[in-house]
Amino acid sequence: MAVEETLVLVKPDGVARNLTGEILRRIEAKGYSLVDIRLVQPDRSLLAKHYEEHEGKPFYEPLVEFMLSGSIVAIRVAGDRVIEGFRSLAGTTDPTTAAPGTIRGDFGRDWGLKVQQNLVHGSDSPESAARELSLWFK
Ligand code: RTP
Ligand code: MG
Repeated sequence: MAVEETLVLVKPDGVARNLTGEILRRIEAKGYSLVDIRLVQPDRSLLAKHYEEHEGKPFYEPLVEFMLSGSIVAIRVAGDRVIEGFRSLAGTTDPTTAAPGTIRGDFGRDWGLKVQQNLVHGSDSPESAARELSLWFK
């Protein structure tokens, strides 16, 4: 079987706070490989496709606005069980309760914000990874 791949996004808060290098460092230190990387200014239509599962939820509009607020770094990452493994490195969605030692637990912020600014996105299944990689790496 081909090695598993996932889509990681460094969200606008991560890029603005100069945490891209730290996030790449953690991915590489874990032993995963960087296959492709690009700096992206996404448009609404890309984000609508990326977040189609969340359309209609209360956090959807603020989430899309947040994702439009600055540059995003999109990374194709490969490795054994990397989908699950990167989500473990990222930590749980809410940065306040994400475990220390995870990216979100160590650096994420949510206080006083309309949406959790949790620094990274990671695909949550092989189907999502294939779909999302085809959106961000055409
Ligand atoms: P991601 O998709 O970004 O890897 O994060 P996730 O699976 O942990 O979280 P998900 O449920 O897919 O939500 C996507 C993103 O929406 C924002 N969010 N804010 N109640 C809230 O304020 C809320 N819920 C979700 C976060 O940025 C989350 O990562
Ligand atoms: Mg998700």
